[in-house]
Amino acid sequence: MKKTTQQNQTRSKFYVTTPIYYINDVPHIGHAYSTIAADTLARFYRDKLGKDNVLFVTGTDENSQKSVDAAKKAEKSIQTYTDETAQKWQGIFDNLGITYDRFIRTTDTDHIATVQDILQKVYDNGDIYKGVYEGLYCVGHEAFMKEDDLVDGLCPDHKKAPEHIKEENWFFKLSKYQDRLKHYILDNPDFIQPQSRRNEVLSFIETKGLEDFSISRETQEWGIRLPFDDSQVAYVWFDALLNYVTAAGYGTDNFDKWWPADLHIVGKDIIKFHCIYWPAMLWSAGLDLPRQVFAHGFFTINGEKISKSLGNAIDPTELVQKYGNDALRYYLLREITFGSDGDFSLQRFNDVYNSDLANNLGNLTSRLSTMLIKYNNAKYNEVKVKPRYEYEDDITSLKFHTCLSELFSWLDSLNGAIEENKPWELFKTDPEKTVTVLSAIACELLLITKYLEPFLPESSKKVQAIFHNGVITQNSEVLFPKFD
Ligand code: ME8
Repeated sequence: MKKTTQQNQTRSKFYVTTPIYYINDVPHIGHAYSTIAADTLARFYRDKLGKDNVLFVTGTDENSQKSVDAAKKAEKSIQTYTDETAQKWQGIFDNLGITYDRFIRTTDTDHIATVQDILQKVYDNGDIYKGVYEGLYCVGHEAFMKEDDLVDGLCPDHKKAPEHIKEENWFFKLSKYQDRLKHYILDNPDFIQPQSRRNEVLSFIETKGLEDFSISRETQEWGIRLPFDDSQVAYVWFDALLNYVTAAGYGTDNFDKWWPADLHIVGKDIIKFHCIYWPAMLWSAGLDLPRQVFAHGFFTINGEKISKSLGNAIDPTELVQKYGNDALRYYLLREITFGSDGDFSLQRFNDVYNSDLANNLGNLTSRLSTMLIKYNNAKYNEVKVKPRYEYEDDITSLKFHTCLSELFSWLDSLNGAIEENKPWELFKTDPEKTVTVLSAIACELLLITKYLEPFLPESSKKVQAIFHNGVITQNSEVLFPKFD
């Protein structure tokens, strides 16, 4: 198999980000998806490169019109509203076991300083000019829209008519970067992944072309003031994208260690901002581009788009209260190829949980430990195991689905080996062989849990605590209780 450049790169550090989320919504499984994927990679790279060489950032995008509208609706001051909701998001991610190194808020002081500094640089570079924006603005997307983006006069995603606005704004010369961007994407095949998204961006550049966009709002009070015109605030996307630079320590000695980011994980809904606006902004500010933007697909729920109005959003917290964090991580990363769209169904979640986690991993752990307790005084021989599958190439190229399906078929084969060898019969005639067979399976199981750690951190640790240094620790806790 041909290796991608990304896999061939020898990394000394790994900086991964998720989108920063709008706080007018509560986190649902879509937000959990991007964040769990980034968390999995952060855990993998911490083990490989050392904890000090990994930076994993997630957070909240607060300086938007959505926040203003939501605060008004909640009858709270905008400051109180953003403080409370950002704290709620952070708490939810903590409960999901997300090991972010920084939870960034766009209201953080260092971020405000970054945005103002970069705006000034871009302005000094001659890439910002004053103009009049007259047109449509969709608050749902926090984006300017064109008539031909609409369906029956409505934003196709938010089913609302965009606002018509006319403002004197500051514009960014995006058009200036069109050719450079196109060539960059052509010359760097890994920059945008998966391939289908890369093609989508290239075709956007070729067919629609890049137009300058407004980077400020005149009529909005809440936001970061422009350093060269304090009557206006920065457009929320110009501000939000820069969180990646702030969190890397922009303006401090740490910045050179972390920037450029190795990977931005985003959903396919926001590729235009990350693959078109963002590179041009960075070039204008004299900064390097991230090594990769990976846009994953979208979940539907029982075939329907996740939407507030349908009220079908699944709360990840409720799910993990019943099934545990590892179950959610497993389902999200195993069920759907990272990069493709997929469907989420509670029935399927329960089925996958029972068959793979309870019956396969859970059952193997419990029957193996019980037999070793019974047939060998709670001991096993520590033997060297040859991996049946090496997962590094797959995990570093975000093939989470492949990693999990390979590791779980390996587990399957260990269950199969128990069935074949029938230790309960073998013990009567050949106790020594019984111990040899069971020990080999235990050591393979341990190696698999090492590989599973970034995906299933809690249960891997539990298995490793049961089988430790040749001794079995009896544990009455069932790893994955079955549910009907
Ligand atoms: O766009 N399936 O924030 P946002 C999969 N603040 N992933 C989903 C999803 C679904 N159904 N729904 C949401 C913003 N997501 C901006 C980002 S970044 C500088 C600023 C995930 O709260 C997915 O990652 O609307 C998507 O890109 C993101 O949530 C959008 O979150």
